[in-house]
Amino acid sequence: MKLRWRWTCLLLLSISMVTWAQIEEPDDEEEAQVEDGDVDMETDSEESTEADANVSFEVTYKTPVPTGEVYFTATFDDESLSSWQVSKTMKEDADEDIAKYDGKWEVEPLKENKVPGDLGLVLKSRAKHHAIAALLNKPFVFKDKPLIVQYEVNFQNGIDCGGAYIKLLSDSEDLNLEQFNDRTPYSIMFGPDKCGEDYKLHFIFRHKNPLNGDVEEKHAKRPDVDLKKIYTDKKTHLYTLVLNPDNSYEMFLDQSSVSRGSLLTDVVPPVNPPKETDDPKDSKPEDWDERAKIPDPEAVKPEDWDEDAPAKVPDPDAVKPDGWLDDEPEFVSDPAAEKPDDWDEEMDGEWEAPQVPNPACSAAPGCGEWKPPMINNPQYKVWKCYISIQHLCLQGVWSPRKIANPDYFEDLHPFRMESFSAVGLELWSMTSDIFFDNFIITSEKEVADRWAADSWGLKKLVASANEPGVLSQLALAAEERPWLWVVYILTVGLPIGLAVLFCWPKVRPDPTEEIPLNIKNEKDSYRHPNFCPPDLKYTYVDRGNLHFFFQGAIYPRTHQAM
Ligand SMILES: [Ca+2]
Repeated sequence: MKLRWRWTCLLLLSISMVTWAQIEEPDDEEEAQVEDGDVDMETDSEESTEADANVSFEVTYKTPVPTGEVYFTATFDDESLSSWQVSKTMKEDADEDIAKYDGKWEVEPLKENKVPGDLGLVLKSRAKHHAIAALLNKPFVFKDKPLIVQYEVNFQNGIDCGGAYIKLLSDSEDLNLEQFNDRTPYSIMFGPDKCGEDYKLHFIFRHKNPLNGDVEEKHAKRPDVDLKKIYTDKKTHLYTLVLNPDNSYEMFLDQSSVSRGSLLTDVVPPVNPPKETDDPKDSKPEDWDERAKIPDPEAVKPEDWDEDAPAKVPDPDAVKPDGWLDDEPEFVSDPAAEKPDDWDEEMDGEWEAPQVPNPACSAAPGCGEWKPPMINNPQYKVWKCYISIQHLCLQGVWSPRKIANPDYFEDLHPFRMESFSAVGLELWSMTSDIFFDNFIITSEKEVADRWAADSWGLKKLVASANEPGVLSQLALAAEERPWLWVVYILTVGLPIGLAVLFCWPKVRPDPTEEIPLNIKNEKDSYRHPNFCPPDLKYTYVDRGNLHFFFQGAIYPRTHQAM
């Protein structure tokens, strides 16, 4: 046995040594890889070669170029907003003094972890409405190609109340980006939003009712991810929406899937209304009984039922401890207390020293009158007597009768929504300096992924390299070499697992543990002629996952609909 333990220890030691040797290696490689990158700058070379003070290595940056067909891209690296139009109108449903879209937009580098040469679009103003938009190269038509929308957001000052979502503005002859406001029709709204403690990642599309032409917003289900952490870490995050002609959709955050579903089944309200609806002419009969439980008229108080037995009684086996001071009071007047000089006996009454714990009691088991401790009363009985009956014994909750829905329609292709021809940001924020970058709209996920690798990937690399601490270095190393996670888990998890396996104390049942009093394992079966057909059976259950009734108040047996 001892020999086996020695071999185990030797194995663990070997794994640890190999692990740390591997961890050292990728750090060196990572730095070298960055330093050896091509010095190929499309932006101002003087600015581009100037390494940020935060960055411990020299970063080279090249404005990304799409590697396939795209409908739209924006990198802002040319310091220009020439292809963007700032709105010159007013928000329609806002107070007049803040209705104007006068929030400022700038093209700037990141405040922290900047990549030299890389610029983005920054929402600059607090508590103002912002609106800016740009036309696509060509309208996107929802037909037989997927839609991929992707962009970066960094809440550089955190997020108080505000959004960073985009709107894909529906294509129409009336579309005028100078007049872009909250009423401008859009096909899709996508991206982060937050107010109060409600952190959201929107995916909303507008669906036109084929019967009457009404347009209704459809909201995708919420992603199952901690958005608060993402929105408040002041890092640049990548938001991707994928829509497919088969009506499936998927949202990615930093290239990890966070929500997926179908436009037909996973949005609220549903695209297609129900085939049947409640009959508005139907009403509940006056004598309808909706009670789920009714008192059992046959319930009889058990003969041995003692309503007067208290729950607790003095322990008859308790013995007064030796040395108990019966004649000593628990509290005495404080001998150190003195009557205040300004005490007026006529006004304040006779002065008495404050009471303090009796010092004689601290050395004894106790003082004063000894009373045995209270224990559970053996005569205090627990009785449960729920009776299960079939639901048809009661009428149950009333609901109106169903009729064919006059507004019913079936649209099996909600993907085929209104085509769009512009990207717009129409935002309000209580925090400034929200950074946007690297918008791309395409039909090929691979194109968006390569675009992200050339842009967001570099931002992520710089931010990770600037993070101090061994753990972040380990994570950075493992991002490029996922097999390192196996080594980490073996190194940390194996010793812990073995220690738990061999050293954790075995849990044994406590033989002195109290069990509930007077609960029997009886089962009985009988019929209830008054309420149910004669062939229905009821089960009287005396033990199980039902309700307890405590003595002290008589409860009749109760029928419970199952
Ligand atoms: Ca950029």
